[in-house]
Amino acid sequence: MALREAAEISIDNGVQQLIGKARQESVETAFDRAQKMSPVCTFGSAGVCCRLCLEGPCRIMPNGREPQRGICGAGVDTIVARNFLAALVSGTAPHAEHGREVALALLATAEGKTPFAIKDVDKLLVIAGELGIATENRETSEIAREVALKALEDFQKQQGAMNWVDIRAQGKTRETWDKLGLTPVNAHLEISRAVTRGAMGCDADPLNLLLGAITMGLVDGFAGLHLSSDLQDILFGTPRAVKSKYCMGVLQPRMVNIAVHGHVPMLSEKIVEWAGRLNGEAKKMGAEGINVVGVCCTGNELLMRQGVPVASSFSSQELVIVTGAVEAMVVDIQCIMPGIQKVAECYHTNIITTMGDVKIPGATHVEFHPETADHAAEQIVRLAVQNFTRRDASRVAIPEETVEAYAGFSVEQIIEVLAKLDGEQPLKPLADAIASGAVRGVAALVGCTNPREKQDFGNVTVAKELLRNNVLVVTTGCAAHSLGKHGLMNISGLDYCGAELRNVLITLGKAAGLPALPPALHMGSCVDNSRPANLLKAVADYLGVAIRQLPVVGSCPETHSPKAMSIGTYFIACGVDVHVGVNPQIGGSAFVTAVLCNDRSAGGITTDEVFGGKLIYQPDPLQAAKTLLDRIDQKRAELGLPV
Ligand code: CUV
Ligand code: SF4
Repeated sequence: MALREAAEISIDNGVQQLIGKARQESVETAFDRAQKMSPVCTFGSAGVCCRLCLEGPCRIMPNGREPQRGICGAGVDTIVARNFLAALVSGTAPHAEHGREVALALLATAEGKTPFAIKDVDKLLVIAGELGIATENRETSEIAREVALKALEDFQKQQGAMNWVDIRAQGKTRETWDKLGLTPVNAHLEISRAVTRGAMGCDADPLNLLLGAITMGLVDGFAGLHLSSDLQDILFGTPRAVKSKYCMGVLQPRMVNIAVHGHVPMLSEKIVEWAGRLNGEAKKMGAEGINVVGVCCTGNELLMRQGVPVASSFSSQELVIVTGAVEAMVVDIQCIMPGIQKVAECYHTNIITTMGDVKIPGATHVEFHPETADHAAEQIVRLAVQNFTRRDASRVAIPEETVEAYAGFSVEQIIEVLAKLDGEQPLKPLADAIASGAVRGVAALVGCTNPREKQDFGNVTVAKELLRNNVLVVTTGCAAHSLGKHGLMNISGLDYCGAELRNVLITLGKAAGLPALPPALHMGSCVDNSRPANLLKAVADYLGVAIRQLPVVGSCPETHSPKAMSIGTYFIACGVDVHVGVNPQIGGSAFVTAVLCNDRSAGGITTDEVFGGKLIYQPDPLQAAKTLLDRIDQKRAELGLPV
């Protein structure tokens, strides 16, 4: 089988070079494995295969051919809806675990049991106030403890709604969820319910299953995204504008390179700290120091708060190791390809796993707990430093290119910039720009990269097309890596913007003391999709409308992860259309497709009708951008704004 040309695999030059190096050195990566996996199974692609019980596996034939029912009698709509719900459970649970881990870390920190401190006391006080916790004349630690306990209630309470729904949902938007009984009570209860209703012999009503999927989306939104971002900001600080760099070229040829990969910032923050402390040790080993680089979402977290440079998004994670210059890749949870260990065995790289629930055979395991964070981080950084002597200089090849990028655009940072224009009503300049059409709408470019897809192509193409049409772009996750690598997070990227949007970005940038704001505003990791959600809520509240009325859209051109589907479902439930560029595996059921993608010809109910948002599946990025622009214009027209 002829392998895909490097140019077909990624539009990132550095990645292309490393594909060549990997192949030359007979190292297999996900990009080549993806090709071996083709053609894909048509049953799985359509979502019509069921292996929920030992009567099966069962699969439904296309075009009405037999069999049309599983052995238990489940029809295709039930099977596809159940599989969709199962995907959302596997997307939501890891995000909820993320939130719970951070809540436990905050509790332990408040009780003085960890080496972490509370960095953003102001934010702690704001959130405590929102939760109804008294703050006057009280110790910070006491308040933090109560905030952490309130967060943990969102995994325990048996009645009412999650606390984070109460403090973060828009009233007008939440009404619909309450009316339909979809508002989550606690994350664990809802995840357990969803697993149960999707089990063999339980819920067989496809519409009811899809409503269950909406609740999973809400659990992801509130327990995964909002709760995680809020508590992480309290512990590690709320991001502010920072300048940093993207691309494989951020690896340093003469330094000890540590790549941190995964999701939870507890570990990575400590690695950065200890890399600084042990710099001298690295020099003793003949290196120029220690260089920490980010991969995937933990890379986003470190970039946002510390300005740590970013080496790679999801799909090219193995290629970071192929540079031959990485002493250690330290991972915590989520989006870690098991394949990194096999690749590491071809070089001197030490893969270090850190969580009891996420191990890889052959990797070194250094258990990390917030309580013993210093000990673990020191041990990990020392392992990396010692490994420097094993580096084989003849196998080192780091692609040179790096791209400058501004990141750190928390809502707080954006409001601070806007307040320079209107101190009384900071949202007014943004709302006015939207109303006049200078900003035609807002799009969140989110999600992953996927080894089956041409890396960065979909993310960058959708973003450029929207920018050209004066849509303000905010971004998170690995999509942000794509935009950063291709210049959309620095000032030169303004060239891609329509004239009106460019003027707005220049005006805002000048207010912030910069030549301009970058065209794509980096708001953080995947759990930080809470930030665009908060921005939408703020704008909608300012205008006195529901979020579903705003001319805003989400786009996830290159996703691979069920987590992205859960996040997308949260936004659909809020009333925002979400585009995916990769097959969401629901095509086998006309009913499920109609409900989620708003096909009203069948006469049934759709998410668009009920919530104001729908799923758009469109592999072609230019076509997708056009569809998104049409939707923005439609919502503008409905609001009475010029189109
Ligand atoms: Ni959570 S979920 S590949 S790291 S964005 Fe990156 Fe982001 Fe997708 Fe994973
Ligand atoms: Fe087959 Fe029904 Fe069992 Fe699924 S649940 S494997 S459709 S018998």
